Amino acid sequence: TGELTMLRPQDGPTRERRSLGGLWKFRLDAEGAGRAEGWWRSPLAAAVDMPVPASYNDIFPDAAVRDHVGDAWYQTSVRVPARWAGERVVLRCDAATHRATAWVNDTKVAAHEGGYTPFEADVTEHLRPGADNRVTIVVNNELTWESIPPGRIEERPDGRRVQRYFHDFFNYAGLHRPVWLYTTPTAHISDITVTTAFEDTTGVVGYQVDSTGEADSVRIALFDASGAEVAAATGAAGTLRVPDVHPWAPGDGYLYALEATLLNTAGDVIDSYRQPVGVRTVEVRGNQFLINGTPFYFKGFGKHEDAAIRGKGHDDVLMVHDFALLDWIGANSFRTSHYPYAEEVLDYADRHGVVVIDETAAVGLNLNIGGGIFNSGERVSTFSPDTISEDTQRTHLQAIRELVARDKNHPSVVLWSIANEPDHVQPEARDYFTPLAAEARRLDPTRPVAYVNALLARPDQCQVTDLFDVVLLNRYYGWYVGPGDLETAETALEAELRQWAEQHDKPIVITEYGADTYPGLRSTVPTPWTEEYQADLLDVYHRVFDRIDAVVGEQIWHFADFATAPGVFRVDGNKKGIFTRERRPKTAAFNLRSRWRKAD
Ligand code: GCB
Repeated sequence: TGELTMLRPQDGPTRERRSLGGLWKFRLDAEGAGRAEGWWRSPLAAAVDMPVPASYNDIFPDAAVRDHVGDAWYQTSVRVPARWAGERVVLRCDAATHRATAWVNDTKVAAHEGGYTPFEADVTEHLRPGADNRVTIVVNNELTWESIPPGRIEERPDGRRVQRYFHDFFNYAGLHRPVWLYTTPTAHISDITVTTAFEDTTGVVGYQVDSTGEADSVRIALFDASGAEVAAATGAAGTLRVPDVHPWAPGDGYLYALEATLLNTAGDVIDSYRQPVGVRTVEVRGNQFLINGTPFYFKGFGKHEDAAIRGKGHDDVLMVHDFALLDWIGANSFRTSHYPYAEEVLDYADRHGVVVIDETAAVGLNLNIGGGIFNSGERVSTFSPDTISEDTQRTHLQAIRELVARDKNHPSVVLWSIANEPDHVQPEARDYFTPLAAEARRLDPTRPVAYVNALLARPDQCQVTDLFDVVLLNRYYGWYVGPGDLETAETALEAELRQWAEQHDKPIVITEYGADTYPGLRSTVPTPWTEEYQADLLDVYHRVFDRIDAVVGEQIWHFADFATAPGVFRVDGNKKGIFTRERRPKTAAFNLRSRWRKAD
C-alpha cells in the first residue's frame, strides 16, 4: 500500500524478540567526527556506560552532557541464538530523539527523522546469528526550522553551540525507549488495521491484514478476554460480528484479541500475530463528544514523559505509578502533550480504559508567544521561507503519518491533536494546516482531528478552527493574564468560552489551565505560586466550565512538575504540576479528587 507499517514486535509461535535494554557504550561527538571517521566500524573508543532506555542528559553531573548539542553515539555488542539463522531479523528502535542513523556491524541499516516514533530495518543480511554483532546508533538532538519540534542553534562568541527552542520542556535526547532485535518468518504479517462499530448489541470488527511474501491464506480468530473464540473468518480483509459484545469504554478497558494467521497451501502456519482490539466508537455530534454514543466528559491532565535522572526514558515503574495517581484522583483521560508517548503507555491506557488525546511533536510553531522570539519583543513572521516553511510542513506531515500508523489500533486514542499552540492568527496558518488536517482525516476517517489553540487567538481571530472537529483551548486567565486577580479571570474566561460556543457548534475541551505552584508555599490571601492559589484558580475555572454546555472536558496543566530550559519564568522547571516531580500531591490534588471522584 505504500503506507507505513509499524506493527509492534511480539513473541509468538513464529516470532521471537530480544530487548537490547541495558548499558550501552556512549560517547558525545559535538564536532561530528564519528561520521567522518566511521566510529561504527570498531568498538567505540573513549566511551562511558549509558543506560538504555533513558535520556542521557541528567545521568552525569556534567553540564557538557546535559547541554550537549549534536551527535551522541551508542553502541552495544549482541549475540543472538544460532537458531535465528533462516529467520527474517529486524532491528527496531522505539524512539531515538530527535533523529538517528543505525548500523549493524559495518553496514548502515536505517536513518530516521523524528524523536518520538519508531523505526526499523530488516537486518537479516547483516546480523550473524550465534556470533558477536555490533549495533551502533548515532542520535542527534539538533532542532532546526525543518525539524518537528522546530528550534534554532545559536553560536556563542567562544564557538559554543547553544540549542534554542520555542517550547516549554527540556530538550531531552537519547534512546528513550526500548531497542529490539526480533524475528519474523520471511513471509510475514506486516500490518494490521482494525476498525470497530456496533449494530445494536453486536460488535462489528472490520480488519485488514497486510502481508509480505508467499502465503496462501489468512485465518482470523477473535478471542474474548477469557480466551474463548467468539468469531472467525478467512481472508486478508473482512468483518467479524460479535453478538452481545463487551464494549471498550472509559473506565472499562475490555479487550478482545484478534489473531491473524498466515497459512501456506498445505495449511501450515507461516506467521501469526495477536492484535488487541477494543470495540468502541467515537463521534462528534454538535457540541458533544460521544464515546459509544454516550456523551463523554474529559477529566485529566496534560502530561509529559519526564522524571528526575531518566528524563524522558520510558520506565514501567513510573508509568504504573502515574496511572495509579490518575485513578486515585479520579481522572479519566490525558493528552500526550507534546509528542507521541511510548507505546507501552497506550497499551496500558487501552487495558485500563483511560482515554487519550494523541498529539504529534508539533509544538512551538509560534514565534510570537511570550513577547516575540525569546522575549526579545521582536515580532517575527512564524510562517516564512526562513522560519516555519514548506520544509517544516513536510516533516510535520510525516510526523502525522507515523503517529497514525503507529497508534491507529488503540481504542484509548479518541482524538488526534496535530499541533500544540501553533501560530493560528497569521493568514498563512490556513495554508499550512489545510493539507495537514486533510491528511490526518484521509489516514484515519474514524477519529476526529484537532489542534490546540493558544491564548492569543479569540474565536474571531483564529484562521483554522473550521478545519477541525473539536476546539481544544489552553487558557491562562489568572496566571499569564491578570496574575493574582481571580475575579477578572472568572469573568474573562466565561466571556471568551461563551464566544467560542456561539461561533462554533463544536465541543470544547480546555486542554490547559493552571498555575505554577511552589510546594509548601502557603497564603491566606490570593498569592500566585502558593498552593492555595492553584487550588482556588482551578475552582474558578471549574465553576465556569460547569455553566457552559459546550465544554466537554477539563485537562489541567500539568500532571506533575517537569524540567524546562532555564528561564526567569521557571524555578528549576515548570511547577504547574498537581503533583511534584516526585509525584507528591499539592493541595489542589485533594480538591480535584473530590470533584472528579464524586458520582456524575
Ligand atoms: C502552554 C504550553 C505548555 C507550557 C504552558 C506553560 O501554553 O502549551 O507547553 O508548559 O503553557 O506552563 O506555560
